[in-house]
Amino acid sequence: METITVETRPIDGQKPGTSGLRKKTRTFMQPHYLENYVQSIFDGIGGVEGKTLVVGGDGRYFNDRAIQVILRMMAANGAARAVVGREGLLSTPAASNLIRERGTDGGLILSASHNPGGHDEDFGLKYNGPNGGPASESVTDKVFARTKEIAQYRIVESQDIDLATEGESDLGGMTVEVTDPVASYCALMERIFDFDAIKGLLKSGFTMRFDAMHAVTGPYARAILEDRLGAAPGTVVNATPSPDFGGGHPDPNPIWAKPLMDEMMSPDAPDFGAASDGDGDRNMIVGKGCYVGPSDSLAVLAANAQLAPAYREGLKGVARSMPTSGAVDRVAAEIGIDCYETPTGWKFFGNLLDAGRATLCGEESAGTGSDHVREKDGLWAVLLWLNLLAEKKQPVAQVMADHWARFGRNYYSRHDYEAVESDLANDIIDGIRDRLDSLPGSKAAGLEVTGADEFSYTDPVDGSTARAQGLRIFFEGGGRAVFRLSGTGTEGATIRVYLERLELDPARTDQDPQEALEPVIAAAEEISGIRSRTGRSGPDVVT
Ligand code: VG1
Ligand code: CO
Repeated sequence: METITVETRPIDGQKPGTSGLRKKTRTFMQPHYLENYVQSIFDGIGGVEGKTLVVGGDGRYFNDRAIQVILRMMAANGAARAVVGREGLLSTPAASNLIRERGTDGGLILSASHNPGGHDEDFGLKYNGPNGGPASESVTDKVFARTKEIAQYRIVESQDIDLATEGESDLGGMTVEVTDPVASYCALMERIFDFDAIKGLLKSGFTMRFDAMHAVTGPYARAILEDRLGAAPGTVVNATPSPDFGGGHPDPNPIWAKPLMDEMMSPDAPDFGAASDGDGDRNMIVGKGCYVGPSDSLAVLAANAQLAPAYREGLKGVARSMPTSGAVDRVAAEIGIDCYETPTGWKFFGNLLDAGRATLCGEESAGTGSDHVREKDGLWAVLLWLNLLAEKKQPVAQVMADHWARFGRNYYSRHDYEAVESDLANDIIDGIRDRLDSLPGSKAAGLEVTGADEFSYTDPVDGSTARAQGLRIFFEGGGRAVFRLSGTGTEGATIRVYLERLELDPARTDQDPQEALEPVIAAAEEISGIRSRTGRSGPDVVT
């Protein structure tokens, strides 16, 4: 088999964002685009000679072809082994688990997560390190630096490898091992949770729906919920991964998972509903008539994790991304554990998890996870909810009401303004940044500003610092507005406005979040001028 060295030139814009490189699929399909980036990853991590990498993706359009290219390039660069999910499929948490369980040198995950898939939609690729987590900024900086100086890449000439059949084969001296994508992940879940208790719950007449959104969790959810836990056949819907996710956005929130929301709000709703995203690391939780926001879900899981076997001994600490609400902070304070505030993106939790400082982590964007892997994990969150419901024997709405009565309620919402012209979006953010020093003491829409800053984070484990991670405005009475630009979009800029207000009066914890947040929403608009400057009447997506 011949190894070819291909001359190439740097391609602009191959800068990894919040979670790897995400671009339009057709951009990834341009000549040399994927190859340049893959070689830059290999060079950035010091080569792959003699190494073993896990390779898999969420099954979106181009997943299968990109994997064949990656395998050929691994072989040409002297890798010893590739562990590939059958049909090229691996959910992000399952890939993280495989990297850890097999002790590999890391892995390559092909996904643009919750972004739609297809020739005209999005594709993505990221490298995870030997701990199973997304590469740290020091690594992605090296990869990006390589993309700017790359002159050649190596690839072997060969036929496609058969990825449909489990087993080992040889590719230019490298072993390709095709493995069941689901089995070891299922086994991990069985070690963490009390499957008998959940089986009992499902036998007792408790009903549920899981919407896999035509994405990668379908096979995992079927195997775990229906086959092992005994949920009724048909509990998992949209369970077959499709290259374009059935034409939808595989984003588990009330907007993109509207059919599930409608079902859960109807008179004959099941007791519990859940959904996951394209690559299986996000989760949406909804009870009968009761949507649970991700920040609240993290807080409830932190308060009740001990009900599941793996967390019986208690949590070492918790961590949340900065824009996530302070609901989990209130739980941590009460049970007396540390709570860390990190920048957006799971890579920032890695050191805290590795060092045993945090057991549970979460983000407002429907990401929750623990130290069982180094990625957020959608199905894990669903199973932890089921485990706690099996123990508490209460409806979700009751769990939430009790939680808010005990801890107060952090009303929360995120408003997204999508595909804003990049210069304008930057200008809006710069305009707020310029006024950070003068805002405290002033009033916005009648609310007093008590503090304002730009979030920067120093990792308590390795001392590395990440700057410019979002603008924070604090208001009297525990309110907060955060502004930042998305690092996962592929078209123009997305401005995210995160809104929060603390309510401690037990008689006032059942309001509609948009109404409860009205004063903070008005103040955020007065300070930022987003609506007036973009000429939009409101956000594109409200979660
Ligand atoms: C978004 C979310 C962030 C999440 C990231 C990756 O990033 O806000 O919380 O970690 O997506 O999630 P951004 O930069 O667009 O705000 V996933 O499930 O898309 O890998
Ligand atoms: Co995802």
